[in-house]
Amino acid sequence: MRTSLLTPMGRGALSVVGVAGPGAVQFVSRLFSPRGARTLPDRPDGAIVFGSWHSRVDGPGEDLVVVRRDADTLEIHCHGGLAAAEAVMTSLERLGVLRQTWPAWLRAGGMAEIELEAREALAGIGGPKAAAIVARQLAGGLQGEFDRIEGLLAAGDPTDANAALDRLVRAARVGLRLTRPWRVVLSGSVNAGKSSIINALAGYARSIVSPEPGTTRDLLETRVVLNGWEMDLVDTAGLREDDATEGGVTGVERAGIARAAAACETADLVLRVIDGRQIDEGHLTRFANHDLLVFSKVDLTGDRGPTTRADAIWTSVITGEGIGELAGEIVRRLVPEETNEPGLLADTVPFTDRQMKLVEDLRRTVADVTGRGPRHA
Ligand SMILES: Nc1nc2c(ncn2[C@@H]2O[C@H](COP(=O)(O)OP(=O)(O)OP(=O)(O)O)[C@@H](O)[C@H]2O)c(=O)[nH]1
Ligand SMILES: [Mg+2]
Repeated sequence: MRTSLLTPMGRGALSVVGVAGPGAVQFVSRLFSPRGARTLPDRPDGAIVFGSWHSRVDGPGEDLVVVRRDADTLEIHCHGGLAAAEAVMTSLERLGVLRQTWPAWLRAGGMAEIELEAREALAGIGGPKAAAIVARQLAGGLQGEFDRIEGLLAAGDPTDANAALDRLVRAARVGLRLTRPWRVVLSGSVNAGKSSIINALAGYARSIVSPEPGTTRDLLETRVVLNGWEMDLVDTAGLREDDATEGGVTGVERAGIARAAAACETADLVLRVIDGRQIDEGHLTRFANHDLLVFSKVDLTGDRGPTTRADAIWTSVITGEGIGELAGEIVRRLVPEETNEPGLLADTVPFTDRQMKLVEDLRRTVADVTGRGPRHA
């Protein structure tokens, strides 16, 4: 006999506890007395039964509803919050019932592995684009593709099978990142306007903005969804031109600057924010090509001047200029597949390491088939 909390942890109006195993209905009757004459085993499958739950034989009963799905499966619907469901599950455990996590519960119920992985992934996804990708695999997309590839191999067509596997590998770069938000770090000199840009992208005043150089001291993350993709924007302490001679840099600020550098190392994308009035070529050559250059405060720079990089984006948080464009460019850099190979992510996408092992296994089969030589030239 096994039990699991089927609703999410946390506050809510209702909690649902599942109980399953041979003779579950009979078993649960030891703790539950229905209102009315008929006992739970006397009720038909599908019955919704109101009654009292006795977590302790001598204790007071708790009003709740038991749904009899069939003789071996029940749902117990009790008050939301963790206390009521916890009391129900603890009383079941005391009688020897095994408590499971919800993925283990679904697996034990015979759910197919990809469907299970999709449900787990969906529970952790924040943006609509990632959710749509996983929902397609939940609906059978990925399993269908694995079946098709196996069919191609069985029919002696390794070339098409290989092309399909190549496509899955390309899609997996994004697929394996779906449950982890992208990390975008904003870096630049003190007062460059980093915090202002984060607030403009987030649409609210998350980071403190002030004319005082060195306002941001520690890393501050803001989770946003830009163009359908979830990401963390990481605000950092501004860099001083010459740290060694800068009298105003305290130990705290220095620690913040060290953290900023470390954050850039692990970022998916670094935005180098430069005050549009202070651009010089020396700065520009310092930044790697994969960094995104943002020239801020365009409302204050009459002329954009010749010292610009073609791929830089000019912004102003005062007029809003360039903010939408910046959001678009951030997403293009993080998910170039959307631009470079439209349709790739709209199709089947592997999203777990286990699925990628299946892809590798199929690749080995392709190599074996190819090694034996094609059946038709
Ligand atoms: N006119 C104008 N002023 C801006 C713009 N962006 C930022 N500022 C001003 O520039 C100053 C610094 O902005 P912040 O966003 O705090 O800059 P920061 O890069 O986070 O600075 P530190 O945290 O000190 O490193 C503030 O006074 C802002 O109001 C802009 O687009 N136009
Ligand atoms: Mg700041």
